[in-house]
Amino acid sequence: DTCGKVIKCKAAVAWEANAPLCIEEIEVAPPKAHEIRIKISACGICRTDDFAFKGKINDLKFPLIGGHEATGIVESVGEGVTNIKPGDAVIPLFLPQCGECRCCLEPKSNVCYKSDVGKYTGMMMDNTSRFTCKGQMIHHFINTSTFTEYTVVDESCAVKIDEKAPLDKACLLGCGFSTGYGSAVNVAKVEPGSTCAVFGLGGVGLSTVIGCKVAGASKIIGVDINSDKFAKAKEMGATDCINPNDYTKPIHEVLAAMTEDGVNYAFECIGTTETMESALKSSHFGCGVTVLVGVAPSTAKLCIDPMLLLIGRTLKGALFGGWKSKDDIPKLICDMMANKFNLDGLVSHKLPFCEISKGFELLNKGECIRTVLEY
Ligand code: COD
Ligand code: ZN
Repeated sequence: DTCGKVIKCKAAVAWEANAPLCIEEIEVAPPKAHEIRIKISACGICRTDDFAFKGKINDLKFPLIGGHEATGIVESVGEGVTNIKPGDAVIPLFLPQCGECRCCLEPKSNVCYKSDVGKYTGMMMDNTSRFTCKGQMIHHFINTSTFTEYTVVDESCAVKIDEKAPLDKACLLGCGFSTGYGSAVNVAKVEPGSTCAVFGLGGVGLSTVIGCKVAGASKIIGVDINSDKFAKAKEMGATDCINPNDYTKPIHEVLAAMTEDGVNYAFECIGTTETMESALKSSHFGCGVTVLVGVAPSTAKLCIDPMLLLIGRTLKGALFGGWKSKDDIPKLICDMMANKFNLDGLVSHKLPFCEISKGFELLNKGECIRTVLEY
């Protein structure tokens, strides 16, 4: 029984920015009050982890253990944890839901004051870490840190899911899938018969395509500079795919010609200000809605003609598909198990956890949709 004891296990430690990940033996302290120690089962590799390891996130502190798109089984819980018990299947939440802050009490918001996104303290709520390696303190990453066999999270940062859920797929509901899918069905609220454009056909863009399809869109146009992404996008529900490099005129004009002056809903799933502007311009002038999904570099500024909005377009954005993480992930798990949508096409590669570096190579070569690590 490991309850109350320090656990020694393997973790991928990022000692500093731009250095290879090292599989190390680390010590994981027992959970304190209102904390949960989780044995990780599976974890997806997300672009945000790669940004973090490349030092592209300002204020992020090293050494750290990354990873945030996972499933696991609760090993033990700290004092005062009542709604989660050892043996429960859980998804760690990079977007917590404490249930008490102004955002959590606001039905229209899904962010939480306890979130470490943007603050990057790299610590638990009491400003200490539960990880050590070779005598050094190791930082946590956005309240999750899942590139380790065991992690500790605050009780606001994990949600119990159906124990029968396939954990090797369900991990994608912890970030990429929920982000894209929710942007369509929850943030934009795509309507049956409407027209949609999805800029960027990576894992997040494809999940957006799935959302547009489930919502009943009649036309779903995928936009990507890599035409190799088109076959998969069509499999997931895109009705048309276009490559901006195949046209001399701006892509919003191409989309306007395909959709009677513009789409009802446009989604930016790339993260550049140029494609955000294109997405906005490709939405219909009188009624189009554009959702920003991708995160632009922290110094980027969007510079647009205000008339684009004044005339009737709507521009919005959301993290994590607008879902309230604790309330909505269990419902998404039910929808997945009822085959409302199918995630199989998103998992392009599976690797054992110790081959994590290979997973990042695949990501950087643009060869994968999602790699899922199995522990
Ligand atoms: N025009 C068209 N397509 C382009 C362009 C361009 N100028 N540039 C790149 N693309 C294509 C690429 O070929 C690729 O197919 C796609 O865009 C991007 O896909 P991926 O696989 O690199 O990335 P995803 O889909 O895994 O994620 C992309 C996001 C930008 C959405 C993601 O990195 C992000 O910003 N997520 C943040 C959302 C969030 O909630 N973050 C918090 C925790 S992760
Ligand atoms: Zn992510």
